[in-house]
Parts: sequence; C-alpha cells; structure tokens
Amino acid sequence: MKILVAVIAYNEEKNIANTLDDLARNNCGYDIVVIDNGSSDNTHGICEKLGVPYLRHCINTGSPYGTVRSYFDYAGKYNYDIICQFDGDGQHIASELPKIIDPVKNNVADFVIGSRFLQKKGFKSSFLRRIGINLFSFINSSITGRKISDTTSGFKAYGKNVIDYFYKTYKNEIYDINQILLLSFFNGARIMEVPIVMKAREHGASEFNFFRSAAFPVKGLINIMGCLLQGKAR
Ligand SMILES: Nc1nc2c(ncn2[C@@H]2O[C@H](COP(=O)(O)OP(=O)(O)O)[C@@H](O)[C@H]2O)c(=O)[nH]1
Ligand SMILES: [Mg+2]
Repeated sequence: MKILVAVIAYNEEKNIANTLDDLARNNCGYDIVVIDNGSSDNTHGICEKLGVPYLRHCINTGSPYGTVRSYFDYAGKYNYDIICQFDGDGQHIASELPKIIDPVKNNVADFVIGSRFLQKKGFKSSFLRRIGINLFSFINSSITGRKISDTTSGFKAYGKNVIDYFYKTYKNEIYDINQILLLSFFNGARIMEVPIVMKAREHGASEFNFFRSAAFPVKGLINIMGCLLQGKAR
C-alpha cells in the first residue's frame, strides 16, 4: 500500500526541521510531502535543504483547510492508498501515526480521527476552543451516528475512497473539517476515532486568535447546513 504523510505548514521555519526529523526517525513506510501554504518565511528552503518534496502555494489561502485540496490532488495523482495529515508546527508525534494508519490499512475504516480527548495524556487545547470542539463533535456525532470527540483534530488518515472522492468527484472549495467529514460520510466512508497524544506548539502562534475563534462556530454551522443540503441531494 502506498502511504503519504502530508505535512501542512504556514510560516513554520522554526518548527519544520524538527517535525521532518521526527517523521524521518519514526518512518513506518510512508512518503512525505510538505504543503507550504504560501509561507513568507524560509519553510520551503528548509524542505529543499533536507531533500523533502514540497508543494508550495503561490499565495496563502488564509487557513489550514486551504492545503486539503492540494494534498488530496497530490495523493490522487500519484495513486496513494492512504493519506495522513500532519501539522508542520510540531504538535503531532510521528510515532503515533500507526494508530491512525492501521485501521485504514486493515480495511476497518476509511476516515480515522486521532482524538486528544480519549485519554488523559498530552496537550488538550484552550478552554474556549474546547467548547467549540465539543459543539461540533456533538453535531457531527448526531449526524453520522458515530461517537466523535475531536472533530477539529488535524491528525487524520484517509483511505482510497475518500482520496478518490475529493480528487475525482468533489471539485468545490473545501472550507473546514466539518465539510470533509460529512461529505466523506455521505460518500460511504467508515469513520473511526482512536486515542492519540498531541504536544503544545514550541514556536509561533495558533491560527485561532480571538476573532477567528468567534467566527469559527458561525462559519462551521453554515458549512454543516450546506453539507446536509448536498448530502440530501445525492
Ligand atoms: N494559521 C495557519 N496555519 C496553516 C495555514 N496553512 C497551513 N497551516 C498549518 O496548519 C497547522 C495547524 O495550524 P495551527 O494554527 O497550529 O492550528 P491549531 O493547531 O488548530 O491551533 C500548522 O502546521 C500550520 O502551519 C494557514 O493558512 N494558516
Ligand atoms: Mg497547531
């Protein structure tokens, strides 16, 4: 099976070398591509120096979700069977990857979410963000009938049917994780959550400042309604 780890990065020159080093030391048989979302720093220069393939957007799309279309297209074009999203800011741990890859490899799931909340260890996010995460986890659990505790986790693995759906069929813009999850579910993906551990960021700040955190639930709810309409129209 061909497995790809897509490291998503925006201005991560202080974190990307450590992230790639962790992936190299714990590689369980995957290829790596960095999706540089139009960084204005030297993120791509570091990838170049380390000889790691990267795809560089000419502009920043404004959010991590702007990288998703690129990595699904890359995975589809180069015929990968499994793709994992991995943050370039050092919050994800390479040795945890088999936990999300194995259920797809063993054909028991097509969409695996690494959840921070299924065990006590590790970084859990701020209180305010946890309210948002709980709200969307509740809504998505109700719609899919699967227990989802960490909807917004960026630590995920997708199988071939999800890759093909976004590569070949669904050509519209991807705005957030609710959309990826619900459209995959409507397309027949088996969703599963597994416990994983995350770390806190070492350098730089999260995209979620006060304004983004306030807009997040509003945009998310609009997006979910759009997905429900698209799901019904199938
Ligand atoms: N903030 C931000 N992060 C991006 C973007 N594109 C890719 N990323 C990467 O997406 C990952 C998650 O972003 P982050 O701000 O840390 O979100 P958080 O971990 O949910 O707080 C990081 O590795 C970023 O480098 C972007 O346009 N904005
Ligand atoms: Mg982060």
